[in-house]
Amino acid sequence: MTNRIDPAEALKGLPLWRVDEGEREAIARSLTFADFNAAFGFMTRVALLADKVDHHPEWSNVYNRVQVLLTTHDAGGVTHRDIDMAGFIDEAAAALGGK
Ligand code: H2B
Repeated sequence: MTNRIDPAEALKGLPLWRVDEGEREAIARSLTFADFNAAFGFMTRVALLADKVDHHPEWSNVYNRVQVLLTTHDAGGVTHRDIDMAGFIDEAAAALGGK
């Protein structure tokens, strides 16, 4: 079992993320891209890594916007797996012009 990390603590190196307001411990980021093509390209990059490392984001997409929530279901909270995924998401977003 992976150890949980306090969500506020987890955000110290992730300035673009926030603690999610929902009932579960989670971190979240909202992203905007130039258009659907860029947003879906971003999601594709993240999806491929997520499946490889068996750690999947909860997310939704409306045209050029993507909302991402990260939490580790097995641990019932935020773990280093979410922090690693958030770092990759930030890199993929930057590469595709997401803000
Ligand atoms: N994704 C996330 N975010 N949290 C998990 O605990 C998780 C996952 N567990 N993807 C994986 C899949 C697990 O269900 C499979 C069986 O390994």
